[in-house]
Amino acid sequence: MLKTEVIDSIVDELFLAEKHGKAIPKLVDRYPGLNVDLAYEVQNRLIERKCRDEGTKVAGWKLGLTSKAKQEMMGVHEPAYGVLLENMQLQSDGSISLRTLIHPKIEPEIAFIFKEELKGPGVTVAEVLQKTDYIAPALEIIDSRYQHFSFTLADVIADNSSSSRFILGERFAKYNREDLSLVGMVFKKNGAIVSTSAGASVMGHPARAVAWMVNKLSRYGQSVKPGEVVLSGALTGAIEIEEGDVFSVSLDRFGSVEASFT
Ligand code: OOG
Repeated sequence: MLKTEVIDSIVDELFLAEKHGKAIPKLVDRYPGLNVDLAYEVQNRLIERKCRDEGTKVAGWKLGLTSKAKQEMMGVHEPAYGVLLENMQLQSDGSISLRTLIHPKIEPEIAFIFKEELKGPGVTVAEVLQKTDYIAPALEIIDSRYQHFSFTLADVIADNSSSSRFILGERFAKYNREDLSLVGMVFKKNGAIVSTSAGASVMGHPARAVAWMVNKLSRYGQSVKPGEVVLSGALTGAIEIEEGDVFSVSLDRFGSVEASFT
């Protein structure tokens, strides 16, 4: 098959898997030529299709597999990124239905909101911090479109890095040069602590993950625009969500956010 035909047919499979809530076998076994570069091309096309068919637009970006906990959990040892769309954002004040999702999991993250464009190559941690406007706690719901949540790096990238939904803390705190590597995090399920961590669990410093992503985005002429949100990637392992669960993440000095599921 020609490259464009391969991309089209993978985009179709992933789009329909999400739409119908039905997992598919991972791709690399069926498309041995699927490498990381081709996978990002699939991701770009999948996002174009979602924007067109769902009438939504880009709200920001997410990192994935940026902490050791997540890399070990998934057996994938390099980070990846994906796109957040406006229709993926949920509010924390209602109950979230799991009905259309395949096998959702939840993760605690640090959200960045920027006041100026971040455009690579050559973006440094210092530049990321200088352009950071606000920091907020975030819960990300991931939902791999692959059977058994099993994938290689190229598979997960094609699947928009398992993006599904995200919830941001209601109050964004102005970023005031706090050391984000030292920000403590407490993650709770139904009132009990499931894990604790700190910003440093994300590549030593969460802004390093953002810089890494921005420099990768420059290969496609893409950048992080003012007002867009970027999720750092999970600070700990992901937890399966069941009906009736309530999760919360609290970040030292930056507030909390909660999500309840039905
Ligand atoms: C890939 C996405 C992981 C994170 O924050 O580490 C991710 C996955 O585990 O399905 O979003």
